[in-house]
Amino acid sequence: MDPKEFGEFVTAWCPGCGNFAILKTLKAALAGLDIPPHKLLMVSGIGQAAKTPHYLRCNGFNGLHGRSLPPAQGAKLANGELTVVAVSGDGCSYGEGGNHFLAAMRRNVDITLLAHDNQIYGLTKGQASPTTMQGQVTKAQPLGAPSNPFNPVAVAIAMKVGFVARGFAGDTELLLDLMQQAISHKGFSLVDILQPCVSFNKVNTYAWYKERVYRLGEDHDPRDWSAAMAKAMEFGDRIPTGVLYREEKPDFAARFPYLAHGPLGKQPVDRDALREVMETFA
Ligand SMILES: Cc1ncc(C[n+]2csc(CCOP(=O)(O)OP(=O)(O)O)c2C)c(N)n1
Ligand code: SF4
Ligand SMILES: [Mg+2]
Repeated sequence: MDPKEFGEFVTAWCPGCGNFAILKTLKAALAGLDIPPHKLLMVSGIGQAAKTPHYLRCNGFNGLHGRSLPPAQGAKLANGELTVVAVSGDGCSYGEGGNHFLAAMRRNVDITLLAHDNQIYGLTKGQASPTTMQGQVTKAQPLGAPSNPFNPVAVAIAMKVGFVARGFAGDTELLLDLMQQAISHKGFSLVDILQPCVSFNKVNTYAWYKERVYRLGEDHDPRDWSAAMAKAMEFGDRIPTGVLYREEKPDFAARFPYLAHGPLGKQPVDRDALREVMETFA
């Protein structure tokens, strides 16, 4: 399939933003998997990354800040024939959406979360996000961000999420592979994507990442939980990218008997039973 099937749109992103490479790679990944636009649902919250569904020709739902995961999971359960990808920033996914992130990891609905992690609130012009490094000075934190940064991949591995990866917008060859593996994985999958925000994060620049980011080698076994956790904790002078952890396990639908009869949206409605339930509220 041609990535052009997903359209070409004028974006509101700043020239040089890492989001461009991620969007282009996502189109190539989807085309490579032969997922037609009408079988794809992109769901987002609010932020620069969350504008991604606006720039793709497919089904889209742009919800509230921090709330990409609940509608994404609901849509997948209602129509399991859709490929559902939630896409949002580090603030949206791990800050205000933090509890939804935890719930999605526990539920294991078959969706993918692509978190564009620029370690800053881009859309609102540069306040510290949950992944901003401790001590980093921003306009809103002139004395330096006071809190210990959130480590999304370590938390996901602690929760034994079936597919946990870290990518980098500056290594699109690897990113394409990670996106395809994540989307193909049965169950909840996370790709945390390091994405320079050239306008509001002057610390974690392309050069800063390029100096530190490296690809995990053949010697890393993503099925080894302890090794994955050790790699997830590595974020400083060296930052590993690739598949950190993977484990096959039954997804939510396999544990939910009603879904054995097909997608909820396609099952017949028993109107008498429904009326009976509604009458209990009268
Ligand atoms: C309920 C709610 N809370 C807060 C905001 C303000 N807000 C919009 S985007 C954003 C942060 C965006 O940062 P991030 O999710 O990292 O995305 P980025 O813009 O960096 O891609 C915030 C705090 C909002 N719009 N709605
Ligand atoms: S503010 Fe940052 S994240 Fe937003 S479009 Fe500009 S460079 Fe990208
Ligand atoms: Mg951000």
